[in-house]
Amino acid sequence: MIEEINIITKEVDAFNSKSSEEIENFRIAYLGKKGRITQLFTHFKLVPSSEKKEFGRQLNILKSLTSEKIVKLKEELKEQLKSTKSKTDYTIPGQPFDVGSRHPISIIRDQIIEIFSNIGFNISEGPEIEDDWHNFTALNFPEEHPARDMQDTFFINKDIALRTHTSSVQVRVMENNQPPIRTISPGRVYRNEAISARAHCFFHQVEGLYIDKDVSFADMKQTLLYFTKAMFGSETKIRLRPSYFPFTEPSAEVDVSCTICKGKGCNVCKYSGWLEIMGCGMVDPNVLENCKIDPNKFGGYAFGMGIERIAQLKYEVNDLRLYSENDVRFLKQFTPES
Ligand code: 2U9
Repeated sequence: MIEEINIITKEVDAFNSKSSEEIENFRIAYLGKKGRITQLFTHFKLVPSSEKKEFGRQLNILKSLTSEKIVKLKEELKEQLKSTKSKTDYTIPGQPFDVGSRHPISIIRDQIIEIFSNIGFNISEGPEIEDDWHNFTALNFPEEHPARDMQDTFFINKDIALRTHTSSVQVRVMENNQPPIRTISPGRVYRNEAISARAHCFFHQVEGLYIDKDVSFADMKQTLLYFTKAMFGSETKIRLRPSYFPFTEPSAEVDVSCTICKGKGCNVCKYSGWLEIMGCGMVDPNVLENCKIDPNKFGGYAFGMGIERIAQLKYEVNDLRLYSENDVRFLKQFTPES
């Protein structure tokens, strides 16, 4: 009997399976109801009483050794499964991921830049936090002008505000450069407005400035016609209506023939056939003087447009808030023309 215990001990020691099925078969073969170790327990009564104590001791050792072996093998198997699971399987097909799209304001801004770059305008940029001089005084805004009011402008202190237009950038260009100047200034501007579908506390502009000798109103008109045809199509017409800005004299509002009905009249253009897209004018001599440019030698024109307005006409977006909500269902609809 002791001999049988020794044989089984060697077999248990030698057993080394990595499959749960084999481990279970091993358990049944040795510790199951009819297992070999269980059988030895039933034969216990046949052992002579002088050997009973030693036989019992060795049989108990064998039983615990076998149970421990089964637990150990099961744990090793679990660990092995875990580590094979965490290994990267390079044969699995890749997960598709969403690619972002360009923002409509960026697309239109770059189109405007491209059109004016083609006719010799460079790009100037400047600070969004501006002093009173560059944002108002140099641009001929009178002391009591309503734009200087807290209700219309975000002031940081008495002298510093968030710029209300990018014309302030062009004041800096004129202060630092003598003509000829041909520049456009794209950028974000801020106005103290309640947010609605038609107004926002920030928006984007491109302002343009052309200063040289003998620049005429006709030069400006032709440049703006060139721009509108490039932007809205070669059939586009423009008309200029008299207007007023502190920094230009004379000043005008520019309308384009309706991009939807081509001038015939529809609900987008309120049956007028025209849509307002920008303002323009001949730079006021006071502005030139403020920026150290001699108005007796040089003159020029300026214009300004809201990028959201151009995007609204190109894409028929009717709510300004959509541009800053970052809703991908809105944003993914825009892809640049190639
Ligand atoms: C300098 C001098 C003059 C830029 C101009 C406009 C007319 C204009 C508006 C259009 C819609 C602003 O975005 S908007 O609200 N702009 O109507 N801007 S002339 O005149 C300048 C610029 C720089 C030194």
